[in-house]
Amino acid sequence: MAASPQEPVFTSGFVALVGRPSVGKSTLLNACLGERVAITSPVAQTTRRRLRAVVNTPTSQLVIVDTPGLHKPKDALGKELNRVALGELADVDAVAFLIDATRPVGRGDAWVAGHVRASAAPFKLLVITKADLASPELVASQLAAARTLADFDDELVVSATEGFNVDAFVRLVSAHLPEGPMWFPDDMDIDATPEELVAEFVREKVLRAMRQEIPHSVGVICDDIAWGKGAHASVSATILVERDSQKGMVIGKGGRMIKRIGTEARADVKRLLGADSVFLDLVVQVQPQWRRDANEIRRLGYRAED
Ligand SMILES: Nc1nc2c(ncn2[C@@H]2O[C@H](COP(=O)(O)OP(=O)(O)O)[C@@H](O)[C@H]2O)c(=O)[nH]1
Ligand SMILES: [Mg+2]
Repeated sequence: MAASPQEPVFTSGFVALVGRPSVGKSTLLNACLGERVAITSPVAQTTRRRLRAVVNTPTSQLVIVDTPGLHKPKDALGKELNRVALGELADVDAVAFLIDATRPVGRGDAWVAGHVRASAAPFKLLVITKADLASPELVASQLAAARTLADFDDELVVSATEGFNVDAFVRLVSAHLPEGPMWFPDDMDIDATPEELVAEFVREKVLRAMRQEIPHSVGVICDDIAWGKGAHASVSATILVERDSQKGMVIGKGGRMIKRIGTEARADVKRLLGADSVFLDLVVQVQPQWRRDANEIRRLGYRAED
């Protein structure tokens, strides 16, 4: 039955966030959801798993799909991350192509845009991110450069950290989703397990604490979450690195670095698990060249679905 003009149509569907590493995909997802569920950092390869977040409005249910940044792969892990991101492009109702306002539009963006052009998604949106860091003139020139990369249906300038045009993003995409039911219960927000969330947030703290030194070599597995009395969670996780020297760096002088990582991670783990208190046990383990090993990549969960 067709909806009468008085009744707003309910729309639902999936939008994939794609773009080069570090353009702000995960930060935009968090801003849309109003909660930090996707990890973010200034280094590439921060996002290694697809993450879906469900955003409900009175007239729509939008599933936002965060993807790893598309880049020239250097190893098996890099190839797999591209596969994760490209796999998501195949099957969504909308694609949001993100361009960083502060970085010149370049070959990397053009390469990603090729995949956006090839996507069959009926709605393609150009999004200029980090508007808070760029002058209006720079934003305008970025828009002009990015427009030539694909045939976009619309465009939007946002700042996820300032909350600028985040609601507008949700509204605009929702308006272009197909009419449809709520696919997910309205109290569901993300499709990650508690163990996956813990592992990712521990890795985020390592990335943020160590910056340039070792980011790509770090993998994290959450081994166990055990609940005790009074909503106390006892959590253990293993931080994988590729070399002894990296293990030394993650542990730090007198264990100072691992202590800092643990303290910062515990706050997020507590929030994410909804625990009253958390005991977090972190172990650092050397696993040479795990990034070249398909089995290790699978064990760590950084892998596209078949
Ligand atoms: N100032 C500012 N920084 C941002 C904004 N969006 C993202 N960032 C920063 O850019 C870096 C990369 O963001 P992230 O979301 O991890 O990028 P992704 O790799 O595309 O997922 C992080 O340090 C973010 O804090 C924004 O709107 N304004
Ligand atoms: Mg990301």
